[in-house]
Amino acid sequence: MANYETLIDEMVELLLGDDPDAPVAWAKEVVAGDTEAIDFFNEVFTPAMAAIGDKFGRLDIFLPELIDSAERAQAISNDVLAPIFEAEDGDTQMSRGKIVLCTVQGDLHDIGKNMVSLMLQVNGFEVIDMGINVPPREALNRAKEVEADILGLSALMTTSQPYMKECVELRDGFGLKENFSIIVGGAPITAEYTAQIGADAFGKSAVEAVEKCMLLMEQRAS
Ligand code: B12
Repeated sequence: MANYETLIDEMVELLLGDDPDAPVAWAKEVVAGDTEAIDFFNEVFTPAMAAIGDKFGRLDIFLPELIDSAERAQAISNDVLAPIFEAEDGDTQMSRGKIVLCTVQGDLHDIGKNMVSLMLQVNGFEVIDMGINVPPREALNRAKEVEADILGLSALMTTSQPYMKECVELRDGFGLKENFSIIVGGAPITAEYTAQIGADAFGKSAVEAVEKCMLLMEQRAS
């Protein structure tokens, strides 16, 4: 049984350490051992990034270190985890549904959103990823234009959260509630906030994003 606390500490140390290549080499070793890639992502990678965020919030580290550590984390995600997830699933024969996904206006965080995109794709969803800093109207127009089943919104900052609310208000105001569901996620998002803004679902991780999107598809079919 892997000791996640130790692994989290090791990852934080390597993300902030002198050797930029060490985190990828270390992560490869960890997932080659007795830690499943998905457990590594949920129990080590994500908490380690939260710990980096806390250090930044406490001014223990500054923006250049935050940027470096984000690049190293993205490399773990792209070079170590993504190939494993792609090889494990990849049922591309059928489409479970069409999802337009983006990080909302004012927000440039996309490490989590990209993992959500990957997980949805390897689980058979068609994902149209609009990237970062997407204004509400653009997200809604795209969802309408491609006849999406679901619009997925990611926000990592309290200052960008209100754009999620605006998306829901605009969708409902334009009479598009029947056209597509809205699922929200990102570190500061909670089930309470989701209910408060009238979004249809919330996922606290990429795995939960897939589960909730499947549920939404079932609800839409009934
Ligand atoms: C990495 C990082 C960065 C990187 C981002 C790189 C990138 N390409 O994404 C960089 C260095 C660029 C950055 C910049 C900034 N950051 Co920053 N950053 C972070 C950090 C440390 C980690 C985020 C992360 O990648 N987590 C790992 C992923 C895997 O987790 P996740 O994103 O939560 O995603 C998972 C779930 O939430 C969920 N999910 C995510 N999206 C979605 C969507 C849907 C639909 C669903 C269902 C689920 C879902 O599934 C994901 C996978 O399991 C956070 C700390 C934190 N606690 O999150 C701060 C943090 C978000 N940043 C913060 C700040 C302040 C900034 C800056 C303003 C700093 C500055 N002075 O410039 C800028 C803002 C730039 C902008 N306009 O967006 C603050 C925000 C505070 C606040 N009150 O809002 C935080 C909380 C740090 C802190 N404690 O101060 N940041």
